[in-house]
Amino acid sequence: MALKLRLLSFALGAEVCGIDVSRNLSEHEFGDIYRAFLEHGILLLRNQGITREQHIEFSRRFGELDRHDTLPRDRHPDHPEILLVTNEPKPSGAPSDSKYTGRQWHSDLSFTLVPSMGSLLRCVIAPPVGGDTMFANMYMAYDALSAGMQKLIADLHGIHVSARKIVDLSPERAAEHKRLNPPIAQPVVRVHPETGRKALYIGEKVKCFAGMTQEESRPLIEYLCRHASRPEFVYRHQWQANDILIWDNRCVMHIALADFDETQLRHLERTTVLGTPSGYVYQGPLH
Ligand SMILES: O=C(O)CCC(=O)C(=O)O
Repeated sequence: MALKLRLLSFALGAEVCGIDVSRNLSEHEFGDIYRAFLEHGILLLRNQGITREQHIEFSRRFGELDRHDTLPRDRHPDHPEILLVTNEPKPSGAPSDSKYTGRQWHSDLSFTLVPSMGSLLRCVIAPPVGGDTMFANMYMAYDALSAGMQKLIADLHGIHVSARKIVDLSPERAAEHKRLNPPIAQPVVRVHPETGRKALYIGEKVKCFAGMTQEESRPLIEYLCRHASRPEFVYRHQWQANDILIWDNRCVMHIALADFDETQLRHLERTTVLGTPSGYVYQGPLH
């Protein structure tokens, strides 16, 4: 039976209606889902009250999963394939390490040598209002640039640094994070390995362009981020418990919004599918 899809926005995204991922989907059914994923950039699956094991099993259909070695404090203690995105305090009462995850426009694992091809984020607890996530279509963003700008950025590499807001700012903690996450140079324009389309690969983790200073790079980085996140290229998701959103990190960037009462619980769990190797460790100065 054909997949029933409902478009989420003009820019990107489709809801897959009437699907239950806890069922063992046939190759044919999964093939339809995968084609929709490539076409729409984001898929929404509602009412998926599944276990962590089922989340992992379904995610593996998309490819090999990351074990989140670069973010060891955020992964689930018994399931390294699950990254916790939660503001639930630790049993000690200390704030959660992942309280501020995703608060910048980014593409998952862009700061590694194997950036993610896709992520599957499941909402366990949504706050009563807000806590939305926004997604931008980076094919559209690239296509809308002038030929002159496309030429200017064609050979640039952005230096991606995993420097998120860390709750515990101890020097040891910062040093550990830096050691696990050296700066990585990634092309600013990437060709999607499956669709063959060009997409902008930029975000707020990009500190400068390779061979340029931060002062020189900043205006163009800011312009490209602002351009790519124009409302007409964006879908804004309002979470419900048991939603799964699947997005293609090769042509979509996203941001978690702080538009909610942080005394309310917000708990999501993510699996991250590895992509193809890309980029190199940047040895140049970051000044
Ligand atoms: O919490 C969210 O809405 C998104 C989290 C995020 O940015 C991520 O998992 O990469």
